[in-house]
Amino acid sequence: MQLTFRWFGPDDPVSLAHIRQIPGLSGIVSALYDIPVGEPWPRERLAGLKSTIEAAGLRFAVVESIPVHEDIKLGWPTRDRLIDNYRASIRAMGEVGVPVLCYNFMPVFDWVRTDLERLLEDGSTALAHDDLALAEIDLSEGTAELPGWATAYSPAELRDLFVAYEDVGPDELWENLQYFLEQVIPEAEAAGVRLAIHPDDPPWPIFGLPRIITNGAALDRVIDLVDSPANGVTFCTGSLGALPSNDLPELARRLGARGRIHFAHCRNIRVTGERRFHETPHPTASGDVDMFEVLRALRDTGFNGPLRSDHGRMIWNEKGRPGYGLHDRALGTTYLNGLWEGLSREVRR
Ligand SMILES: [Mn+2]
Repeated sequence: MQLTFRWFGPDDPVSLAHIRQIPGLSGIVSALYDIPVGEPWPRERLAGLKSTIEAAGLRFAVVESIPVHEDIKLGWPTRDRLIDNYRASIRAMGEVGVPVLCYNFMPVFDWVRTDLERLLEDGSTALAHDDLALAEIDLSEGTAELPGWATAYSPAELRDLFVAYEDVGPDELWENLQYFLEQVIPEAEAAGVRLAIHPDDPPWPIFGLPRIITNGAALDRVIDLVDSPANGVTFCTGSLGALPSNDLPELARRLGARGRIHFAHCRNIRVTGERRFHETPHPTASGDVDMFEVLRALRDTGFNGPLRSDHGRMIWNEKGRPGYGLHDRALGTTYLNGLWEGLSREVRR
């Protein structure tokens, strides 16, 4: 297992120098944030980012993520050119030597929360979601009311997208994912890059838009769409864990045994009602994810890929990107490192 940390590039308030001081950590998860969605990523830009990371004494372990253009998810004729561009980006990753690509296939919205500053009992704040609160959000004026999405879509763009998705239900979305994977996975295999689909977050349809990567059966199905070692998953405990029917240790064991967990996100959450949860500190006792059993399943199945502490709370008056401050993610990293050391020594005894 390689401990990694997400870094949003030179504009991130968290510096690489600070990240490097987290014990046991060796890898960075990052992306080129200024390339318009659908454009190919220039190799020299990726190489530049890699040099910046290496100059700080760290490795560029994962690209998270190269966004998949909506036309690909919608299955429009324009998708072929966009998929060609995606393949070019994967090729560039291979040439530069970044081995894992985390991506998702969620229509229109990426992760969604209804509260970015839920006050927890200990005085910290965390991201929270409640589908009842989501239902109150009016998207007719764009995404202004949606926490975390202030500038993403104009009202007109959003209206057009919702109209476009009227013709795309779960079955069509699966077909479009298959079409995409059939073209990008061979490229990834040739380039030495492993793709790792991220589960939908939260793992159910929102605003009437389909969401398909929600449980273990869906992750198995993705892997079966194109049978290649390059076609794998990001095991995100926080996303999958929002559905209590997902047995995370069992899922980790099954997918791990297939050798298709290429990246792990460790985040804990507390489910407080139907489609309602908030994020918590990483330890098992803090939420509903049995982090020890998840890590044990990963250890037992020989997981040796990158793993990172996912969203953290805001603690100690830190201000920053919601979910991505330094302090609580660093605490989470050190907790995960300790669990892993315990598990590793136990097996050697
Ligand atoms: Mn995640």
